[in-house]
Amino acid sequence: MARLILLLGDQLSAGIAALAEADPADDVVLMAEVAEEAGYVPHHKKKLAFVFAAMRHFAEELRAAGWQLRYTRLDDPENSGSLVGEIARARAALDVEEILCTEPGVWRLRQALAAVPGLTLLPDNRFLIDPAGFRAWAQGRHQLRMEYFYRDMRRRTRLLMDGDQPAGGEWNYDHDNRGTPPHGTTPPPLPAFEPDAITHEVLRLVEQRFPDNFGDLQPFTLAVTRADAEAARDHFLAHALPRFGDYQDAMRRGEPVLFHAHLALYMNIGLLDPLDLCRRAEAEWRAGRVPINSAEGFIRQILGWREYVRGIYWLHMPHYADANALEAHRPLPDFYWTAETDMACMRDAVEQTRAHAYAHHIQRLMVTGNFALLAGIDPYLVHVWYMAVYADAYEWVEMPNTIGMALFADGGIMGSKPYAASGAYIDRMSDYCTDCRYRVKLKAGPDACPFNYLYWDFIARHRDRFARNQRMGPIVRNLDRMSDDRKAEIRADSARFLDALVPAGSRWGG
Ligand code: FAD
Ligand code: DLZ
Ligand code: SF4
Repeated sequence: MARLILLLGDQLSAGIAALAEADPADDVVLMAEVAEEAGYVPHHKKKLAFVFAAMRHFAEELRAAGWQLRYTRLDDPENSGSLVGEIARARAALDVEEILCTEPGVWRLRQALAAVPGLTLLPDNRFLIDPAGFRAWAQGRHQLRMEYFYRDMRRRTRLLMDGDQPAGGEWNYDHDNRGTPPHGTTPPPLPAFEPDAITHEVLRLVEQRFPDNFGDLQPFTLAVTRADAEAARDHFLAHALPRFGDYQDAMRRGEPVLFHAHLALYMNIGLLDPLDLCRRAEAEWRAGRVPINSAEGFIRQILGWREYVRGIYWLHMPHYADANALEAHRPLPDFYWTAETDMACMRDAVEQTRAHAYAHHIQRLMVTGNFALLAGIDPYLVHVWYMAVYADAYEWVEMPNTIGMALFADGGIMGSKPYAASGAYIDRMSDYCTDCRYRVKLKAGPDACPFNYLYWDFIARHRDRFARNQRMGPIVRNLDRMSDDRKAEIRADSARFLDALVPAGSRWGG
């Protein structure tokens, strides 16, 4: 009897576990565009178009390779609206007993699918360590330091290793990742892919069904096939990777990508293989075409951070989603959706997020994330925003980055201290402050950079907790040395600024 192979929208890999187990002659692949997945957060229009266009192109490739396919479109009148509903419809139509699916990347769906009779979930073979392997690594460790995990992953995969030693002599070249590009440096433009007829149909569907969702749908130039994603990969390796290491932490007005890869969206949906990408980056270094700080820095992000955050997600779900260690309850400000703020750094980050469904890591962490941390915004609302606005956002990777890394809401599972920074950090790493209504050098008063007083207000609000944290101790002592008048001034500036924020309301999950 035929089996049903359920393939999710971010499982577009020819070698994925469920397809590898299946037989094209007998089994039927089920793919479905459903309202539940399109609506559980208010996804950016570009993200919706990217997922549906990539799904439809992948379905065509499977058909061409001889697979029998059952594909439900979003506008199919019979569409049940959910993946579980689509399994039920397929079952009724096809007389199948057994269903195979590769494990989804979100707890909610895993629970729903695990409850479907006859459905077997297979481990996702696109990752380099599975949740059980991560659990074993974490067992008995007092702190789950990414650096030690990363070194173990280097040994396990043999990436950037010379015998049992790290290639180049050091495990980590982070100290060489903090430059800012000299004035006049031109980053390579991203390759742009012309939408074909399939993508145009999806663009029309998204405009029609999701007219009020956040984000610009046009111009749409993302890759939606494996071949185009590979072209984007090769472009990155040749043109941006050589300077990725030097300028990894830099930010520039009007330059959303700089020397970053812009490849997470393709890896996360299954069009690019992470291990293959790391091997190619290593080969560029071994061939002498890129420096070690670039190759190592890039590989660390994928082999280290990407695998590590997934491990944290599965280790701590479902409780992780509700974590709020700093008891932050402020609503999300409206400018996260509208970009209407005088803070030039926040405005640029939100504007380019709206245009491209992309912002690079330091903007996510040190601008929008840092602001949410300092202002005490409810972590769950911040999580919904990040899930919605980035084309690469899937819960297994977004949630630990938001709740753990950016907001310290997990109380220190992901990091030993919060990534909190005043305006000086943003000024050092960007050119935003020269074009801002606020003055980054001012500490107090209506013209002072809000990050400056919000930083100290944040430290003061959590003084007792941070006093117990070894790495925060010196900062708490600086606060304690301030006069009462100075502390009162920080409180007053912060209250004035925070009280004036307009909450987002409920339109987009705010
Ligand atoms: P590059 O900067 O060029 O890095 C190369 C690759 O390394 C990325 O493609 C990505 O696969 C991986 N990587 C780098 N940093 C991380 C990280 N911290 N965690 C996991 N993988 C990493 N990444 C996502 O893929 N999806 C998300 O939803 C997501 N949400 C985030 C939310 C917040 C608050 C923060 C601080 C970070 C988030 N990240 C997320 C991590 C990181 O910002 C993005 O992976 C990166 O910006 C994607 O752009 P890029 O492909 O140009 O990456
Ligand atoms: C992100 C997404 C969207 C927008 N739509 C669909 C869909 O219609 N059908 C589908 O199978 N998958 C979709 N996805 C991806 C899923 O949300 C993703 O598989 C889970 O969140 C697990 O990572
Ligand atoms: Fe951002 Fe402050 Fe600089 Fe303005 S002055 S761009 S608010 S860091």
